[in-house]
Amino acid sequence: PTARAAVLVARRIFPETLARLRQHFDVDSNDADEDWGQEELIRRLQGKTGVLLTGTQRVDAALLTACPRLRIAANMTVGYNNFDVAAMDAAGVVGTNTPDVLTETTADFGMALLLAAARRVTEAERFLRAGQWTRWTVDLMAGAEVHGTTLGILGMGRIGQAIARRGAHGFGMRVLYHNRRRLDAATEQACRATYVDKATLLREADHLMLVLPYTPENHHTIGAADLALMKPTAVLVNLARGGIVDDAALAEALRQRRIAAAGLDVFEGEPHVHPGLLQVPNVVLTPHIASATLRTRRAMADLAADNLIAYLTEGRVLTPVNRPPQPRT
Ligand code: 8YV
Repeated sequence: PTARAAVLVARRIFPETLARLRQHFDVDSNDADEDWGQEELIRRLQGKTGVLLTGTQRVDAALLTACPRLRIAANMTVGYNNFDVAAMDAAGVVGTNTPDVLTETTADFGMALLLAAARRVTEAERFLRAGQWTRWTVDLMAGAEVHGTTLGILGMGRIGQAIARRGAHGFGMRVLYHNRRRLDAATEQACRATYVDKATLLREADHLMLVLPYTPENHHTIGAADLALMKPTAVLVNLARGGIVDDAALAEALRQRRIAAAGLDVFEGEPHVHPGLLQVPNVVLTPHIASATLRTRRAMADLAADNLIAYLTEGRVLTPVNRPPQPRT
């Protein structure tokens, strides 16, 4: 019999998914869920042909050179800004991500953050828990309206479209979007969304959702000047990646109430959070959990595992992010 391929599972995942991988491969798994640095990741990858990893672990030129046997990196995430795709193409290494399986769950969480920030849910709970609720007053924790307002969506991929449908059909919102490419008419109609340029989106949105991939081009695509275009009553939600928003500028805009509130699931340099954001009351902060339901996380782990199995046993990929001209064998 031919030797079994060796793969690395670089994070603790579900026992059922691991067991399935073990049917096909010799598996080395980070069961202790240690925070390996790049050096340790490279050390663990020696002799491995595949790796299952998450967005905090980078596949870059240095790693690819140091791990000449690696053939596939399967991300357990939809965003793949942790991949240097050009270097992977050059090295002949396939990268895969986990689209579709997390779309609806992540869109749900976008609405959760929007509603929580607009209606001051976490601020109101802190108030109650602190024993400050002693009486009814007419404007106690009065927030911003969500239903019937204008929802702006920056980045109109799968998740953006799922949010647009929720906004339009569930909350009676008018939906505006901006994207690198305009959607076809049928898709626009299905999510009742209208294409506008970025400045119009910022100016007209009552609430703005960020659901675009993080690339070098859109680093700080929401900075002080962009926040200044937004309505003082607006809520900003970032579900995408830290780095898309200039967190220092956002903290300052929230402090000065140049926008009303924000809901943030992702941060520059997370798990570190900008101290200015921790100091203002009008922001809802969550620890990168938009895809975190057990069912969705299982589906993400399974899809990443299926990519490893399909590629290393049959040379097929299910959800590739690149097609290297000369794949490593
Ligand atoms: C992941 C995500 O939980 O899929 C993505 O792009 O951001 C999340 O679903 C996270 O990246 C895990 O690494």
